[in-house]
Amino acid sequence: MMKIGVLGPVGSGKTTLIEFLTEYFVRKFGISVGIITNDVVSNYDAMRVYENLVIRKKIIPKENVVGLVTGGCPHTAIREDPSMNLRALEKLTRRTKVEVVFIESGGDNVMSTFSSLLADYTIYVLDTSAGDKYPGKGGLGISESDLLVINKIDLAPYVGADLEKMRNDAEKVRKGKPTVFVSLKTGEGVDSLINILREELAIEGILRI
Ligand SMILES: Nc1nc2c(ncn2[C@@H]2O[C@H](COP(=O)(O)OP(=O)(O)OP(=O)(O)O)[C@@H](O)[C@H]2O)c(=O)[nH]1
Ligand SMILES: [Mg+2]
Repeated sequence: MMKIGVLGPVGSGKTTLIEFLTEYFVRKFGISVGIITNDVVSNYDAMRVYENLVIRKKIIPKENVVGLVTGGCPHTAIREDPSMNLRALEKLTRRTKVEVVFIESGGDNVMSTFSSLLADYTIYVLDTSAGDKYPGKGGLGISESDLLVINKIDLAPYVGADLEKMRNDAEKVRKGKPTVFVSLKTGEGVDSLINILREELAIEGILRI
């Protein structure tokens, strides 16, 4: 089983990314997927995933979705004290057989990272709507994550975000680790995202390529 941690600022597109990848993995690769969402004060994301992927699209069974209300700093729940998430993971894998589990962190700051107990692979999701200052400003999550996804490139022209600058800055801070530019709304760039993840799934022995 591969545990994929998804983190990044509030509203950057973490849940949208997980929904997209889950649908793709299930439909195109025939892989079984579980999802754990972390929200600080509500079960909002878990309810949304449940309504979209379980009820409407019938892509995953309801046992495959767990929503956690962490009640405190989202950062703490995935790194300093991941016990709540580890318990959720144990519960999920006891009641259903999954090959990939996505764990979404509550929207957090650029220094957030996952404990290696909780995630085998981490995806940091930024978006262009806050302009192009990140990834140049750095931050552990941005520099250390296995994959940096810069989402909402469809919005870049409206906020004057220079994608070339973001690409150069990402290359500098990430020292060779991959960055992809996507719009989860229009589908632009998702092929490179899928190609990278397909290789990772093959390395884990989940997929043959
Ligand atoms: N224009 C545009 N909107 C997007 C894109 N991806 C996601 N959104 C929208 O951005 C909003 C936030 O997306 P979410 O997936 O909920 O973001 P999140 O990171 O999970 O948010 P939190 O869990 O609250 O931190 C939603 O209204 C999405 O429909 C994109 O590529 N382009
Ligand atoms: Mg979310």
